Amino acid sequence: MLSANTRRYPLKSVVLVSLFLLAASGLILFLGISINMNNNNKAQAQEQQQQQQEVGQTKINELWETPADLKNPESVVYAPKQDVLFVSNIDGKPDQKDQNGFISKVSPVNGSIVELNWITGLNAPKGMAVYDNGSSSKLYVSDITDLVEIDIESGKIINRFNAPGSAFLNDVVSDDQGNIYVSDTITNTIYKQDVNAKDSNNTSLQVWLQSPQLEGPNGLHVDNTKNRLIVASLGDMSKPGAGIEVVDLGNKKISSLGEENTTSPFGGLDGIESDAKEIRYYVTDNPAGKIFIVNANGTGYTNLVDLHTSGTADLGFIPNQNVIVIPLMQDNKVVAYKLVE
Ligand SMILES: [Ca+2]
Ligand SMILES: [Ca+2]
Repeated sequence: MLSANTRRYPLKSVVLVSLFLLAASGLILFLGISINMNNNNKAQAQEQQQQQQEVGQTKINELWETPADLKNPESVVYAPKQDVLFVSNIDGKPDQKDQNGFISKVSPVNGSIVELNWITGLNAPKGMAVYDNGSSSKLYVSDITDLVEIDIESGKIINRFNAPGSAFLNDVVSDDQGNIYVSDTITNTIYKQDVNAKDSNNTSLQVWLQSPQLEGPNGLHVDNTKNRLIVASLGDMSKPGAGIEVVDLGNKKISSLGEENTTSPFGGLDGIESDAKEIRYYVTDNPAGKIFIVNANGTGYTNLVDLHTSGTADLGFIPNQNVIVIPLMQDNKVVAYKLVE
């Protein structure tokens, strides 16, 4: 018995020791991973906090405001070559073809109205984009169901392109090639006028992307370096509320920028502009009267200003002066702020 027992103990010990070592090494491995994960989480949290602080550090100083002679201004765009601001005036209902809509020229220096009725005969003009191909500068304006092309030099409408199936065209943007994108808020559509098709005289607007994931697309911005289209969405017209969507210009895949209401804003979003480095977006919430600064990588945002008036629509940006220009649709004026780091 004894001898048999003494023979068995060492075997049992070997098994037990082996099991213990296995368990111990597993525990060490587990601890190692969890410590590592903890460090990664900490680093991520610190980075997020830093970016949050950075966006939180930006302050604004009011520079000027225009007289209240505008009529439901919806959008502002800066033309660098001409050093002028264009303002689209809906004048009336945003979906009514009443032929009283117009475009004004405003001084970026002091907000004086250079020419109130620069372009007339539009209906309810909204988003605008300036594109300069080296020989001429064009202003593109959405007008309910049409994209209107204006020659800036002569101040004349040179083309009207119908967007088939559109109901509420909103923002217009061009990429660095000269392709034009137009959002339709009601039909969840992005239209495209292809610059190559333009060369072959096929100037029509085509449905480029249609998806409920666009959530009432309103403001558009092209990030040329990352080849993506950033969409500030309004949500349902009768009950605004949506976030920022990112569309890959190559494969048209749609994803959300960050997490709505946590690391990126949720609201009746309207205009979107970017700083020169594509690090931050400036985004307006139209019904709430707010302007947000949003990290372009979706890691955080902050409320820059609450204007306590609904109708903060499609803002403009003067990059070399770091100035944002906000149309106040209900107040019939435009107000400019300098961003101070
Ligand atoms: Ca009108
Ligand atoms: Ca808009």
